[in-house]
Amino acid sequence: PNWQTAMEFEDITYKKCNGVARIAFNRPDVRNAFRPKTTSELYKAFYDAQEDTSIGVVLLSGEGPSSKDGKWAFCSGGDQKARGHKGYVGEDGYHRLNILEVQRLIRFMPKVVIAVVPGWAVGGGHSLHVVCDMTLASKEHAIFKQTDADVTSFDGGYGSAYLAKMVGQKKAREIFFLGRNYSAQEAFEMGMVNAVVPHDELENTAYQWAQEILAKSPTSIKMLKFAMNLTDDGMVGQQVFAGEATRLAYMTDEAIEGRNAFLEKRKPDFGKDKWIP
Ligand code: 1HA
Repeated sequence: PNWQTAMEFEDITYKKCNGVARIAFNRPDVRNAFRPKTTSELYKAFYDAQEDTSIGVVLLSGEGPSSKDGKWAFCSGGDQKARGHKGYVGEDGYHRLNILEVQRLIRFMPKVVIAVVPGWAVGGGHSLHVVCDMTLASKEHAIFKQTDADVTSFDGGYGSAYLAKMVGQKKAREIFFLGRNYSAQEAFEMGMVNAVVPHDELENTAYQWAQEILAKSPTSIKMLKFAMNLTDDGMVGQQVFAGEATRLAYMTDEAIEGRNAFLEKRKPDFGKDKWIP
C-alpha cells in the first residue's frame, strides 16, 4: 500500500491509503506507552478517521522496533513516568484518564477498527486491543499481558468486563489477577485474537483484511457493529444503534412528508395504508 501521511503528530503516526486509515503509537523506546499528549493525538486522529467519508477501516498499531533493544510493541499502556497523584499528567499540568475517551470513540465510531499487534500489548495497551473490533497478532513477537493490578491503574470497564465476555469469566480473571504473558497463539485460542500472522506479513495482512471489509456494504457493516455492541453498551449502545435507525427513517417518504408538513405549516398526511406489518 502507498500510505500517505494524513497529519503530523509527535507521539503517533497517522496515514491513509485506499479507504484505510493507519494510526500507530510512535514511542517505541518506551514500548509505545501513552502519555496525555499521546492520547489527545490519538483522539484527534480517530476523530478525523471517523469524519472522513472515504475511510471505512482504521488500523491501530505500534511503530517499531525499539532503537534500544530491537523489541516490538503495540502499546504498554499508561506512561508510568507521566503518572501523577490523580491521573496521568499532561503538559498543561492537569491529571487525565483520557485514554477512556479514545476507547469510547473506537467503540462508537461507525467504522471497523482493527488492532494490529506487532509486539507487547500490556496494561492499558491490552485494553485498547480488547476494545477494537478485531485483533491481528504477530506470531513471533506479540505478547499479551495485564499489569493493571501491579501498578494500581486498573481498567474496570471495557478492558476487563468486556474482556470477560470475550474470553470467559475464568480466563479474564486469570489474565488480570496473575498478570502473566500470553503468546499470540494462546490469545488466539482464548478468542481474543482473530489471526496469528507471521511478523513480516502482519501489516499487509491487516491491509488485506481492511480491503475485504471495504468491499462490503457500509451501512451493513456499521449497523452490524452497533448491533453487536448494543447489549454490552446499555442505553448508549441503544442510542448509537437507534441513531442509525433514525437516519434510515429520514430516507423514507414519511420523513419527507413530516418535515415538509412542518415547514409548510399544515397537518402531515402519512397516508391511510402505511401501517406495514
Ligand atoms: O489501566 C490503565 C487505565 C485504566 C483506567 C483509566 C486510565 C488508565 C490509563 C492507563 C492504564 C494502564 O495502562 S495501567 C498499566 C501501565 N503499564 C504497565 O504497567 C506496563 C509497564 N511495562 C512493563 O511491564 C514492561 O516494560 C513490558 C512488559 C511492557 C516490556 O518489558 P521488557 O520487554 O522487559 O522491556 P522494559 O525493559 O521493561 O521496558 C523498556 C523501556 O520502556 C524501559 O525504559 P528504559 O529502562 O529503557 O529507560 C521501560 O521503563 C519503558 N517502559 C515500558 N513500559 C512503560 C515504560 N515506561 C513508562 N511507562 C510504561 N508503561
